[in-house]
Amino acid sequence: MAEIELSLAEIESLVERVFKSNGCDDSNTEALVRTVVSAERDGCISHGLFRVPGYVASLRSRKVDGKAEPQVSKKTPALIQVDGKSGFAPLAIERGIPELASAAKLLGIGIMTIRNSHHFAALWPEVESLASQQLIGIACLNYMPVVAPFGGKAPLFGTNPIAFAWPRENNTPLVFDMATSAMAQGEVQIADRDGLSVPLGTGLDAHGNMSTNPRDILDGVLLPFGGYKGSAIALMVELLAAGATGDHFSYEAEQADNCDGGPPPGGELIIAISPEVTAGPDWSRHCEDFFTRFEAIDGTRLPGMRRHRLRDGTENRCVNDLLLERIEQLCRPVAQNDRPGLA
Ligand code: NDP
Ligand code: PYC
Repeated sequence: MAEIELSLAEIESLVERVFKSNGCDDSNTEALVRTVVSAERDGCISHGLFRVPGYVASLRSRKVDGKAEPQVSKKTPALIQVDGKSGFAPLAIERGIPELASAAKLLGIGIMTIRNSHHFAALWPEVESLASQQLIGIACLNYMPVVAPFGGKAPLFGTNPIAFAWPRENNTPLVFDMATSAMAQGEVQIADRDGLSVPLGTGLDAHGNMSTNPRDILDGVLLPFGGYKGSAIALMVELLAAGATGDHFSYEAEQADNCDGGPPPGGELIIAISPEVTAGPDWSRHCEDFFTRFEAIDGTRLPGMRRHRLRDGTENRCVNDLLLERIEQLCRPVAQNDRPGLA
């Protein structure tokens, strides 16, 4: 495996070129650039440039509209609904968050459902954007059936990520953002690409046997994290992201998808809570006392801290050479009949 070093500015310019040359308008390009670059900046290589070939495949197959203009509406004072209009999720999220934040600041809580969009990214951008407005953020979404419920060997759940952000005065927010599978599928794919093994308990091969071989697991099934408890969280995410939004369960997303390798159609649920309203003006000091006790325990660290530390680094980021070559190829014009997604 060889890697090439790129500055964040070079990554940004590459990502902008690849989306513009594949039919995205300025608004969608800018939202996607922010999403992909923030993942590379924060060291989440499974959800940055690694996802670009999938995004482009979905533009070229016309599954996703690179010029989609999401529609935001307020169904009740606390409920914001976003119709992604068959576009990628980043713009739908960015369009809806200001309304969601206003609702939460006024009422103490706001809920946003996103439907009819395609999510292929990490979730911390949506919850961090709420935390930057002194709001608690919770976001979750489902995917395609690649995870077996606890005790089973057949897939039903997606890798169903859930993210949580807690605002902190004069500090980066507390954020966790995680798949509810033992490993995110993207991490297993990267282990496969790089010839690495994965921990026992990550998944089963196609015969239902435990395996440490990522290729065998990708051909078989992932397991939820944390046994039956993680399985219950994955089940909750499936219900919140599909049952509560009215969009696809993971098995329905698979049926609706054209299997182009890009993100399937689906929904997302985002909740915003104002601690100022729910707990009162002393909420921040009260919670900082708690964080002080947490951090005083040897061997611990708050989730999100590693990522925020990486964010501050100005050094070049390392990118897999074959991935870079592939993305450069995807920037180049292709024969008309190979580019059905372009207008
Ligand atoms: P990780 O297992 O890498 O990390 C999960 C969380 O645990 C992070 O917030 C991380 O914080 C925290 N953490 C890790 N180690 C420690 C530690 N020692 N002490 C305290 N906290 C710790 O994430 P996943 O691999 O599960 O997910 C990766 C990404 O994939 C996520 O961003 C997720 O949103 C995305 N994803 C997206 C999907 C989609 O459909 N769009 C589906 C599945 C996943 P820190 O970052 O600081 O290490
Ligand atoms: O890593 O599991 C994953 C994933 C699925 C969709 C986007 N990321």
